Amino acid sequence: MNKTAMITGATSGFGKATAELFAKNGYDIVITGRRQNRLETVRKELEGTAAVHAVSMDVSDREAVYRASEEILETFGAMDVLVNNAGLALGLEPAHRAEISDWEEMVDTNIKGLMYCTRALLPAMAEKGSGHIVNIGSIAGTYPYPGGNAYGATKAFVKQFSRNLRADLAGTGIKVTNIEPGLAETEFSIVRFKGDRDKADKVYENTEPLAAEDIAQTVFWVVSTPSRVNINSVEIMPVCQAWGPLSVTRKE
Ligand code: NDP
Ligand code: 8X3
Repeated sequence: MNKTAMITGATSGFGKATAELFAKNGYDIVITGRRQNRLETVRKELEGTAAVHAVSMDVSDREAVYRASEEILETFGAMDVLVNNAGLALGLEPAHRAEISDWEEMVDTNIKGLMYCTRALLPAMAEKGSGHIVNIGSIAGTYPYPGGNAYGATKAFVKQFSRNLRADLAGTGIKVTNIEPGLAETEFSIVRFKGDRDKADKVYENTEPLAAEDIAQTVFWVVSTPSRVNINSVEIMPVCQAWGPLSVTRKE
């Protein structure tokens, strides 16, 4: 029987690349996302390679997540892998000018959505005595930057939630990993700047950012380690990215 993986946010970026890699490597996969057309395109693209189950849902809708999870568990049984990838950044304004609704949406998606998917699928993994939860955090959960305000804070949640899951799940056979990428070119910046492609393109101008495939490879590597090994976290930056000096405000 094939192993199974559920990948949230598989309509683009890291999630899509991860779904493609897992399908190519013999996993049956569950892909999710809100954009039904995109989801259907990905499903069709992968269906020759693997059994693909597509679920159109908003991860921040608890009822929808629980309903879908029940159906998934009935069809496939406990997932071998859950990749909590669905997430977004909205805006890059300083805190005093940021939209509160953007903050709410990031919290609802990056924090609550990740919790709902985890909580819905975890009991079956615990009962089976195996499984792997791979959370997609960010370097923004560790290093602050101007305009990172609520986004970075949601990813700090993902980091600590991942560690606390490890603590809770010791002895259950379930692995937990937090993957923390830096600058990567996906639809991330188009979403952050609400469709402004020029602004999004500027983020990557004259750089060689990470590609979605780099993160997919990392996800696949962490789940392919021997059963005795748990990779707790992986921080990945492109070579062109590094830390800068702390800012100092000088008097006029
Ligand atoms: P993309 O915008 O390309 O992909 C985001 C995915 O998340 C899409 O499939 C989108 O699907 C899905 N998604 C967003 N909100 C929801 C929601 N409420 N419910 C269900 N699905 C949702 O960006 P990335 O691939 O870059 O982002 C993937 C993850 O990686 C995110 O958690 C992001 O924070 C993180 N990350 C990204 C980095 C980067 O520089 N690109 C660096 C570090 C971390 P749909 O719109 O169809 O719902
Ligand atoms: C995305 C990376 O540094 O743009 O999580 O916030 S960053």
